[in-house]
Formats: sequence, structure tokens, C-alpha cells
Amino acid sequence: PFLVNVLNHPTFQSGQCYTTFIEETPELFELTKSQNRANKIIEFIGDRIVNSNNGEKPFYENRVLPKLDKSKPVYGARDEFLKLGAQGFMQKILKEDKLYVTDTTMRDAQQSLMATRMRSKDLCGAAYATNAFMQNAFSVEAWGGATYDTAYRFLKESPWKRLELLRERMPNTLIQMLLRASNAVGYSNYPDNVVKEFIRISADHGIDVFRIFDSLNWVENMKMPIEEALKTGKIVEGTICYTGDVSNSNEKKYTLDYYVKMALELEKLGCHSIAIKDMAALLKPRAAKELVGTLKKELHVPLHLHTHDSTGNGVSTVLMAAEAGVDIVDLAIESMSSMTSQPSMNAVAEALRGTKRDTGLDFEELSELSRYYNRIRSVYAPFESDMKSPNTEIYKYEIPGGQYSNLLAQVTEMGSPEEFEAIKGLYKEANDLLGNIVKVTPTSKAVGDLAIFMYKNNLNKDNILTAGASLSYPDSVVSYFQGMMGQPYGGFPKKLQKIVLKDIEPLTERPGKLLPPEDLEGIKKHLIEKYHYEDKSEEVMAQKAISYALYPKVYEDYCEHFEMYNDVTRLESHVYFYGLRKGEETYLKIGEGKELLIKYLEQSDPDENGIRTLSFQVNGSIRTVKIQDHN
Ligand code: 3PY
Ligand code: ZN
Repeated sequence: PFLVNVLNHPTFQSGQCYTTFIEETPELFELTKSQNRANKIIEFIGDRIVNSNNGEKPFYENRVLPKLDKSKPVYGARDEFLKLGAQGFMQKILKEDKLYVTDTTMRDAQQSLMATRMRSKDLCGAAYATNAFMQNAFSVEAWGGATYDTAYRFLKESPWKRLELLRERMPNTLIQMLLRASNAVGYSNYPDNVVKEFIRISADHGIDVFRIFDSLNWVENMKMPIEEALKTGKIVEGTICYTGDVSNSNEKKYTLDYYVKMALELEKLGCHSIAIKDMAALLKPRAAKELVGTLKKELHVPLHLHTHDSTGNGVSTVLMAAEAGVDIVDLAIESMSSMTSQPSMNAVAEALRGTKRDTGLDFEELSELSRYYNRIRSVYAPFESDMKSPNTEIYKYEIPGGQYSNLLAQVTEMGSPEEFEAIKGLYKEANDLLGNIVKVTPTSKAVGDLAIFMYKNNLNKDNILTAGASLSYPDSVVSYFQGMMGQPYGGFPKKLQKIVLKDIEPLTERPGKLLPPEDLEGIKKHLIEKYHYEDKSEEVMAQKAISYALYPKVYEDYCEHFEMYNDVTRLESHVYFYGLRKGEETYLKIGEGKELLIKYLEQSDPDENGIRTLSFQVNGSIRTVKIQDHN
């Protein structure tokens, strides 16, 4: 292609060519670069055509962006925060009657409904409107939790770039993230220097609110991340994970006193607000009223409620909490709400309209956002669980929403879906055997893994100490008993701990404190030597090094994908996931002023090595690519 560029260049064609022409005409290299990029993108689309959906791509409508009057000025929570500071802004909220809302659509809703597959392109499609329509809200939860590793792993995009794009498009909105305390956005403790650096860069790049929780409610695990987040000047929300049932008089472990004590400890650490995180939707409406009412009497900072709608009681729980004086609630835009997601924002806004606790959110604006997400949701249908109705069984088994469908998938994969009832019973037994613990990433995985292990080995709570004595247990269960996830409230059940650990000594201290620091400078050197990064600035290399420190394999796979196909994030999502149908066109910007109109024409049968030749029309010229058929 380089030679073709030379031959086509006007200077060359005009006959005024001289020997230094190539050196003095750098745009030739630019042209070559963009032709390479075009080739890479076509190879990527070709691979999707051949290897996803067996070449049978359904019809998808293109997105229709929410309508928005961009001339209207926007003054949002972030403007108040920048004016008053974290403490000042949160104390102002405490005095208001308005029920503040956090829009979780961009993080927990899509994580819980569609396995965290929503791409930055679709999030950005909603971002300008979200910034304008959420100006009466508290925040937009858009980052952290599972979104970090899934961005690299499944979407081949950088979570840092996502944060930057959302930051640009939502300048008046507080962007909130979910941080798993010393587990950061991963599944086990990281060395302290990794967690500290991660918090520092996240704050620098656009996070305004850090919601920090620990999967065992072990405050010791939360202290260092809370202190680090406080140093950034951003809003820090200490979180208590909710389990059990405070409205049940038989609840002896996770009582109102337990939650009050933890909330006060977090307040004392300097948190600007306290969140109740009801990840499995166990907080019944009446329990919400009791818990919120009690905490409100004790706390001097705003109280924020996070729940899910898996049992069908979500809206009622939120309304009862509102009556009891909760300051902020998490809700998702209607078309992305309910079931394993958050309760509907549109429903709660209407229920409270005209009352003292009116959310200030506009009916038409919420409907407009709902229509937008409704249209794009169909692209993600293959990633959704087949849960068709709410499920109150969750009260009995305490299985978090996201894990319920995962567990069902695991059981189906084992070839025994009819055994799901038995597995759910074992999940409850496993929870008791581990000490009746808080179940949320990553401890929920240890409970699920133990349940499946018990099923496979014919174990139950009565025979595990004998029949299970000489077995080797799943990694997550060993890691739990070893103290790698922290210390559970009430301690480890000693007999089973001994059986699982055999000769391993359990920790009693915070694991992150004992882990040797990660050599972040060494990682930067390794990455620069291995990959052809265009931007090697200090800022960008710090992001890359932290991503590698958190997820070395996932991050390197992403880098290799980038070397092979370059940037795939600007493709429409239906093209990204499923390629093109015969005759379908897609329009793609690959750089400033560089646009491609790509039309897929046809493919050959596979040759003896399983390779197909696909032809495309790209800006009018025919191009062919060879693609390995993996079907
Ligand atoms: C996460 O850690 O990703 C969660 O959403 C836990 O509920
Ligand atoms: Zn959640």
C-alpha cells in the first residue's frame, strides 16, 4: 500500500518528483497507517462474521440517541461538590427533603442484567443526556465492580478510556465507582501499593465518589482504601453489606446492633456517607424501614441505600426506606431495571412526585433515556439470563442475583440442571459451614464453589467433617479459610478450617499488608518493550501498569488484540459482536477526517485448512480478507 500511496500522490503524479519526496511527505506514512487500520478492522469484522452466530446475524436497528436540547445550561451535583467540597456537599444533602438518586444503569444494572457487556459506545450514547437529565440526582454509578476487567476481557476496550469519555460527556455529574476495598476491582487482596496507586489514578481520571465495601464486612480490610480515597479529596462512601433479615426475630447474628456498630466505625474513619449494600435483594420493605430508621438516628452523615429487585420487592423497599428518611437511593432507568437489576427509577420518581421526597427527576426525560436503553438492549440479549420473573426463593437461599444465573449455568454445564434444587439447598448448607458469612464478590464465589464441590462428592453438613476429611477443596474455599479474603464476623469454623487447610497456616492479619509491593516501574518497562504503544506518556503508562498489576493475563490479551486489530471500540455494538449481514453497510470513523464505509459482500467456502475468503467494499474499492473458520 505504501507504493500505491506514492504513485497516487498528487506531487508524484504532477511529475515534479524528486529524490527526497518520500522523506518530505510524511502524510504518506499517515495514509499507510490508516490503510493498515482499515485492513485490521475488516479482518476483525470478518472474524466476527465467520465465527459468531455461525454467520447468521439477526437484524438490529441502529441506535437512536436520546433527544436533548444542548443549549439549556446544566448545573449538577458535581458543580455543587466542586463549590462546597466533599464534606460540605454531603452535609448539605443531609439537610434536604429531596430524595437523591444514584443512576446505576451504566454499572450495576448492566452488570446484573447482561453480564457487564455494555460497551463504552452505548454508554457514551446516553452520557450527554444523562448529564442533563440527572442534574437533580446525586450521582451516576458508571465504573468499578466487574466493569474493569470485563472491558478488557470481553469488549477489548480500556476502562480508563471509558472513564475519560464519560468524564468529558458528563462534566456536571458525579461519577461513582464501586471499589472492593483491598481487592480493588479484582477477586482477592492486592499489595497495598497497587490499591493505593489504583485509587490515586482513578481519582485523577474522573472518579468523584468512591463506594468502598468489603466482602466480609471486615473494617480492617477497608481502612487503608478509605484513608487513601479520603486523601484524594473526593467523596468517600463507607459501605455495609446487608445479609440475613433484621425484621426476623430469629436473626441473632446480623442484627440492627451489628449494622449500627459497623456504620459508626465507618463514620469514625471519616467517610462522608454510609451505604447499605443489599447485593442479594434480601432487605425486605419492613426491614428497610427499621434499619434505615435506626441508622438515621445514629449517623451524622447521609445514608445511601443500594438494593436489587430480584425478589420483586425492590420498589417497596426503596419507598419504605424513603419514608424512614434515607438520603440517597440507587435506581436504574426503567428499561434497564428490575429483576436482578436495581428497582425502576421511573417508578420511584412517579411514586414520590409531588411529595416532600420528590426526586426532582423529570418524567419525559426519564422516559427518553428509557427508550434509548430499550433499543440498545436487544443487542445484548445473548448475555442476559433467562430469568422471566422475580424470585422470592432468594430470601431462603441468600444467593446474590448475579450468582443465581451463574450457578444455574454451572449446574447445567455439569449436565444435571434438574439438580439445581439440590444445589441451592447445598448453597445454604455451605454458607453455614463457612460460618454464615456475608456473600458478595469474592466470598459468594467460595460459597457457590463449596456447594458444587459438596454435590460432586456426596457431602452434606453432617458428613463433611468425616467423608470430606481427606479431600482437597476448591481454591476459593482454601483461600477463604486461609484468610486471604479477610476475617469473617464470628470467626472461622475451626474444624472445617483444619480439614480444608491441612498444613497451611491461616492468616489473622490483613493479607494485603503482608504481600510484597508490586514493581510498577518494572511492569512499565516490560510493557514498553513488548508492545508498540503510541502514547507512552507517564500518565498513560501508569494506567497500563496498574491494569497489568491487577490482571496480567487479561491485560496482555487485550494488548495483543490491539496489536492485531487496533481500536475496535468505534464499531456499532451489533457489528462488534456479530459482524455484518450480506449486503449490510457500516460507517466507521478511524481517526480525524478518516472515515470508512464498509459493505460486506460475500464469502467463499472454507479451503482445506478451514480458511474462508471474504470480500468487502471499502469506500468503493473491493478488498478481500482470509479468515480462519473456527466453527
Ligand atoms: C461487585 O463487586 O461487582 C458487585 O457488584 C458486588 O455486589
Ligand atoms: Zn449491586
